Amino acid sequence: MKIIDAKVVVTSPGRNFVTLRLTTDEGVTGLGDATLNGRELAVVSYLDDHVAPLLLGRDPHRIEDTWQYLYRGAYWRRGPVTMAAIAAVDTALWDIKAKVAGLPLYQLLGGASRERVRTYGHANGRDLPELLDSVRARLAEGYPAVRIQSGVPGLKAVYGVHGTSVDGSPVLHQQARPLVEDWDTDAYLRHTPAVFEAVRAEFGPELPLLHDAHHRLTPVQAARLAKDLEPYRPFWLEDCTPAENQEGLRLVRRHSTTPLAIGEVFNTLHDYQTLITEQLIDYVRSAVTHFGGVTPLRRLFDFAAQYQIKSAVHGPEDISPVGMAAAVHLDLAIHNFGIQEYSGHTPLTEEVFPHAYTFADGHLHPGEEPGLGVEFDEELAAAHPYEAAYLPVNRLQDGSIHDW
Ligand code: CS2
Ligand code: MG
Repeated sequence: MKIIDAKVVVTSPGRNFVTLRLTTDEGVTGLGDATLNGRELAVVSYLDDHVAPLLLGRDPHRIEDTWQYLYRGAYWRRGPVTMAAIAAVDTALWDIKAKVAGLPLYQLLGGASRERVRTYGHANGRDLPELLDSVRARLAEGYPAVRIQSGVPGLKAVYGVHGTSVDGSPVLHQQARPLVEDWDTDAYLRHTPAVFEAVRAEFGPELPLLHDAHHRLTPVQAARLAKDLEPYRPFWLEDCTPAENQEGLRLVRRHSTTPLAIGEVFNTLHDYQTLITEQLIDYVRSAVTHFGGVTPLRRLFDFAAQYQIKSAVHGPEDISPVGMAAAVHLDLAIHNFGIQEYSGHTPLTEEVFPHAYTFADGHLHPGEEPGLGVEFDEELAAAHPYEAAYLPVNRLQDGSIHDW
């Protein structure tokens, strides 16, 4: 079998998605997600100009060899653009292999280790009453765990909290220039324990509560927050520091038993080396889409498992249903699954990418269709072309840029 076509499509059914479709001479097709939020067209060019020409004529069954060819062969390794492009190829090849086998992808990954995949949803509020309403809404939708993010008194706009859509999910897209948000770490550190206290008081001790600090704290600030949150038993504290400084997590760990989750911006296993081998985190957060595909993510999970670290695949709205399907197949198959982030997609996105995976009672299942179980309606996609869109930037009160 040979690859005869590699087509990259960028569409915006509510937000931008980059999709790769590989076609073989036997008519089998495979899909991959290459969406890099706010930098989509860089990946389109990487795929169109530098990857697609190399794929024509290759045997789609040689997934490992193709991955190594694209990763090692480029000489310029790693980085989000490169790894999103390789991820799309790897995912599309797994889709093809599983379709040829007539099996859902999870069967090729070892078969199901569980019946279904536990998720968490997002609750956001500009103030506490709004946040409590948002938690109530997520629980009514069946979510068994909830991430809580709140506005901070004195700050005008906090990421993911202000500008929330009707269902409570953040509106991050459709900004032709990055929106400017403000930040004050001391105010945030004072307020966040009170947020947990209010949510615990309302919903009791059992509900798993997560919180995302979006890389904004120094190690000593992160240590203080992790310690202050301990009485409320968070399920995890996410991205508490910019983890390029992996050693910084030693300080956080030394001061607190609050579980830590990191990795949504990482793109190779090397980014995790110290964090995993020194057991400085509890959950790895990478997505298939940004980590080079199903092949390396499976390796990351197996490596993490040796240190009792679990998976928690990144699953915001900017992972397309193709990337989400790949995640859910992995989640069902691996032993050290932890939890899956799931925000769902707009109804139009669901129409562009009809899929076999299902969400019911707060749990996902990949379905039994051969391959990933996702279709791509290219005609509908073409009716919703790319729109320039950026994530917000973050400034301190003196006007200087802060960590995102
Ligand atoms: C967030 C994301 O889901 C998360 O945990 O950190 O919403 C993230 O901000 C976006 O994926 C950025 O594109
Ligand atoms: Mg996050």
